[in-house]
Amino acid sequence: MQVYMDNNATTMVDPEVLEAMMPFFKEQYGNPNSLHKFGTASHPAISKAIDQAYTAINAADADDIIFTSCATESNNWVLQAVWVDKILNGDKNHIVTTEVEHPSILSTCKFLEEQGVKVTYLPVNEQGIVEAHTVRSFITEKTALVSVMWANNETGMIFPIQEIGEICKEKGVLFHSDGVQAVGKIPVDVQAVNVDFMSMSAHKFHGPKGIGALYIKNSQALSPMLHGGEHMGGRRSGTLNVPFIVGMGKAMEIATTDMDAKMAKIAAQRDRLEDALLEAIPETMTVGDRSQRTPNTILISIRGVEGEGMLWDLNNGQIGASTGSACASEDLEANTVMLAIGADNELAHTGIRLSLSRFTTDEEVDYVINHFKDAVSRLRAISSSYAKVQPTPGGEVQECELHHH
Ligand code: 7TS
Repeated sequence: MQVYMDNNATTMVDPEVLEAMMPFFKEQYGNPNSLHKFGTASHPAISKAIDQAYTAINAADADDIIFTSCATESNNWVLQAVWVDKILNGDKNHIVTTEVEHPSILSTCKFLEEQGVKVTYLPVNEQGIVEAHTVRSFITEKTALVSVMWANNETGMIFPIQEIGEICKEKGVLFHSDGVQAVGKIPVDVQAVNVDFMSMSAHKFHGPKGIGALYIKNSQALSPMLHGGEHMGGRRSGTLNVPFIVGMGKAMEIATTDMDAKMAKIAAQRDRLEDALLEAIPETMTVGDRSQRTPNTILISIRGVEGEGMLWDLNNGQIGASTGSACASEDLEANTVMLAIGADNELAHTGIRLSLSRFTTDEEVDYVINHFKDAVSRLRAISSSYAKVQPTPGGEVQECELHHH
């Protein structure tokens, strides 16, 4: 058996999505900007994909969705455009974000700091979320933008986007949310929340890799990052990737249709897996209240079992998991989100992220439960740090708790 439990990193393309994409590689391959029928033949499919995308997040207008090459591009675009529009060509100098954003936000913020922009990285609480009042207290009259993710990729924790949106509206500050881990997993309604910009990525909800989008409320002004032809109304140049746009639209439509039922099934599997691991393995904890998490995610920490060793053992058992985000897991660093929520350095090296999808089966969950237990016994038997916390005769078992800052 082979079990993929790294769906927060990427997902399988839904066969239905692939089928919808196929005609646009070999048959209807014209450039949609061409005036001949090879080009114009793809227009209805592009319109349909835009409709599927804007309906899925309840945007007010089809013009509010701009396709990009990935969420990394969407995130870069918003931050760099706000810098150009409101800081270089305006009177603002400050951006507010969080310590636990994806590297596509954090690295762009570092770049902007080098250009003289002031950036505040908000800390998270012990649940791994940024509280709305914390956001409020750091907004100044020089703040151009607040960028806070909708849900975290490593913990699945859902941020108080509604309240943060209201604060930004009250203060007259633009609000961007990285919605990559929220869209397709929890209800996302961009009109119910005061969000100016939201980033999305198709490969997180069974669409293809290499296609994303940016929601722009009321098609408001935002300098383009890619200058060129007049694609997407001049907002994002580059020949439209028709098959991928079609795939993203289809994937968004499927993911948000009967979402409650689909997610209830995943949540039940996730809860069963989490309960079984917590029960079977002593000195183990998971991060964040389940009720406030996306339904598919577990970040589990096992005292004395170093994350990379565990991944290696799981990989030998044909199980794909992650220590955090794949983008950062090549270097043997502590899980930054776990450090941010107050875990000590040892515990922050033990985080394993398991993320399910609607294609996960009950048999796969059983397989992971069994393999996980055995892997922990193997690794604890050779763990020097675990030996240190074993009960001495007559002694107390050391508590496995988070230490707060
Ligand atoms: N934002 C968040 C919150 C993400 O989780 C990711 C990918 C991205 C942006 C980047 O999206 P892309 O379309 O540019 O690929 N996150 C992860 C992860 O958690 N593990 O691997 C990739």
